Order: sequence, then structure tokens, then C-alpha cells
Amino acid sequence: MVVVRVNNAQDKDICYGRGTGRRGGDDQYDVILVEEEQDVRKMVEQCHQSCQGSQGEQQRPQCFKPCMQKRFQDQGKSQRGRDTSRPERTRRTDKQQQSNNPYVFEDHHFTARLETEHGNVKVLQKFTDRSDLFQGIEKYRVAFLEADPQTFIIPNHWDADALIFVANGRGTITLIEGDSRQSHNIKRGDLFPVPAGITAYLINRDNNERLVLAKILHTVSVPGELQLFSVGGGNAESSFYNAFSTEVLEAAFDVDRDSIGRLIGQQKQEQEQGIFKKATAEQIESLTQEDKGRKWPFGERKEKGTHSIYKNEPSVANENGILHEVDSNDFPDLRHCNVAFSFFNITRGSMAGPFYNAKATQILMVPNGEGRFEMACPHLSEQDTRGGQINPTYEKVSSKLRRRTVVVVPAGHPVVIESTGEQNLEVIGFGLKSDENEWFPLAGRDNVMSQWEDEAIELTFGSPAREVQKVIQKQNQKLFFKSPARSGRAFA
Ligand SMILES: [Cu+2]
Repeated sequence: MVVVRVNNAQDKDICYGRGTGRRGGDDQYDVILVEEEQDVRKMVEQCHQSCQGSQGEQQRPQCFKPCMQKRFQDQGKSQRGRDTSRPERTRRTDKQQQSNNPYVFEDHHFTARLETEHGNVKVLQKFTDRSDLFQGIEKYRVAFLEADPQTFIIPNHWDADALIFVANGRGTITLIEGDSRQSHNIKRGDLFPVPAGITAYLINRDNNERLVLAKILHTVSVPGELQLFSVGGGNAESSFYNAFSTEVLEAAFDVDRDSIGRLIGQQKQEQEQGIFKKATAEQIESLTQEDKGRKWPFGERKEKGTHSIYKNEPSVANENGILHEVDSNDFPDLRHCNVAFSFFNITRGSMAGPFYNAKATQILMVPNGEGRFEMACPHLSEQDTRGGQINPTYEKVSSKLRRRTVVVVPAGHPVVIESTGEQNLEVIGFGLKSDENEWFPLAGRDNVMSQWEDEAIELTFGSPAREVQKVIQKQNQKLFFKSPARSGRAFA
């Protein structure tokens, strides 16, 4: 899944007598070496710290060098003393791999917050638990909700503002705000916000299809910590009312103890437990009539609406794919959560990009299909400092994509998404921290180089402009292209 280049990073290490003989220049990819590289990086960090300051290496070599030598010796001892049989090594390597590709999240990075026979809510781990690179998006969480046909999800609220995309199925969402109640029918392709603290209930009104919602949540209480508040649906333990003394509840509701039992913990035996409940056709019929709630009397309240991504023309559409985008100009509710939305439908055997996002860190979520992605990341690579020059280098981050894979693409990072399965690849993109994100293609029509003057091209690439132009202008599709396999080439 992960590829890590170690050649440049090793140069420094060789100075301290632990080189592997692989000096820079030979494009070596080797996972085992990553382990050593990580150890060395950690030691360098520790020695910088204990020698006071990141310039310790240059400014205080008398401190830094002995510090490193000592740590190498210590590590050598601890490694000799340790059982270095294969399982241990493999496990560590997996961990190192993970830390070297913090951008991809799979099924096992989700935790079920709610799971019953008729549905589940799965929340992705906190971004900053994975890597410090995600400090900028610390407050955001990602979740999927799935509900069986004809299922009611009991009223609840979260301590987070949610932006929700209907990835599959159709349903009805009802929001309660003070004395106003609004119901909206929702279907595949709809986007809608549910503000923090607003009580909402949801119904899958389809007879056959599962309702699948992809959510981005912006926490408003403890940064990145997400909590659900529920009346429990008849089982006492999972009701927040249950945390209060019965006497308090008796006084608050002005009823006796038995009556309080109806709110918590007096569920009929035959009724199922949990937050997902099967509903009858009549109940669904009644719950799914849109906007039958009492209207806000002053007429100035802003409707918390829904927006279909298919309402406007796609931003890009050709035989290789379709891109739908929604920003706060199309759907003003997005301004509150400061999120731009994209939906890629990539034709089988095609790909999107390379492109990059100007301002948004994009959370890609796969609701359907299979594929792979590649991204260029300067964070994971070392500067190339050979020959007295200092230049940036870029690590290739890549992974397979399948249903529920989540990928973080930080702002500015060039990325390619390829559809490799038997069906189209669908990718949801939540663009965080920018409700009006722009993206720029790096190949094909309108690519960033297409506006450059000839002199700029010649100075940049060192070849005659007309020859470079042939390369820049050859592809005339925009954003979506045939993938390497279909156009007869394979990925290296
Ligand atoms: Cu990066």
C-alpha cells in the first residue's frame, strides 16, 4: 500500500556510521529501511532537543554528535537484547508503514458508535490521533451511517455541525428547533446540514434500498471529540435522562415515578432495542410527508434546506467522468460549515487528474466502486541537499480505493484518482476550510502550464517552447482521461 523512498534520507545517517550503503540517487524503495529511518529521525529530534534548538547540529556539534553516537549505541544494545524474530519485525514495519502514509484510512480505522440489526453509524478515528500533519483539520470527523429499508432512527443530537451527503437510497430527515419542526425528503445526491445540538430524526423510506449517508462533522465542544446524545429509544442505559436522579426528573416533568418510567427503561418486550427501529408502512407514510410541521411564525427564520448536487450543470463532464461541485454560492448553508463539496463519478477504466486544490484540504470518501490514487507529498520526503543546492522532493503516496476508503488530500498536493473496478468509481470530496475552493488541473485542457509564456516555459524546462508546448497541449480532455491500463500503458 505504501511506498517510501529512503535514498536521500539515508545520506545523513551514513555520517553516523549506520549507513546501509545506499547513497542517494538510486531510486530504492524499501520498507524495512523505513524502520531505521524513523528511528534515526527520532534520535535526531531528541538530540536537537537536548542540544537546545533545531540548529544544534551546526551550532553545537560538540553536543549533537556525541548525543547521536550514544543513542546509536543504546539502540544497538536494545536491539540485540530484543527478540527480533519475524512477527515482531513485521508488526513494527506495518506500524511504520502506517505512519509513513497517514493519508489513507480503511475500514479498521472506523469505530462503530451505534450498531444494531437494522443499521450502524461508524466514525473514523480522530485525524490528529493518526498524524500531527492533520492539526489544521483537528476539529473535523468523518462518519458513515447505514440504515435498512423502512427503518426509523430515533431522535438524537451531536456536539458537532454536520454536513451530510446522501450516497445511496432515499429517506426523510426531520429537524427540531425550538417550536419549529421541518421535514425534508432526501435522496441520493442530496446535501444537507444538521447544525450542532439540533435534534434530528431520520427515516429510510425505501422498501428495498439501504440508506447510506456520508458525513463530515465539525466538533464544537472538545476539538475532534464527537459525542452523541440520545433519549435512548426505550432502553434506560442509553438515555441521557437516565443520568439524572428520578426525583429530579419527577420534579422537572411534574409527574410520578411510574410515568418517568415511560420515558426511560420501560420498553415493551417485543420492541427491539437500540436507535434503529423497523417502522410500519403507515408510520413511514405519515412521517415522510414533507414540511407538515408547524411553521416558524415570523417568517425570517432561515430554512435548513437540502440541495441536490444534480441541480446545477456538472463542472466537468466527458466520456471519462463527471464532476459535480457545490459551493456556498450554490448552497448558502455551506458557508456556516465552511466546506466545499465535490462528487466525482469516474468512468470504469478512466481517471481524474492530476489536479490540486488551492485552499481546501479535501477529504475523499468512496461510497461505490474500486480504484487507486496517487499523491505527491513534500511532507514525507526530505529536502534534496546534494551538490550545495537545496531543492524540495516529493514522495509518492498511493493506495487502493474501495468502498469506505477515506483519503486526506491536503491543500496544494497534486493527486490522481483512478477507477480500476468493474463499475464506475464514485468519490465524495468534502473540501474543508474553504466554502469556495478552486482546483487546478496539472494535465489536459486548461492545465496550469497552458497559460505560460514561451520564455517562461523555456526557462523552466530548458527546451524549446514549441517542443514543450506539444507535450502540454497534446491532451485536450479536461480533468478526466483514459487510465493507463485502457490507453495501453501500465502504472510504474
Ligand atoms: Cu504532504
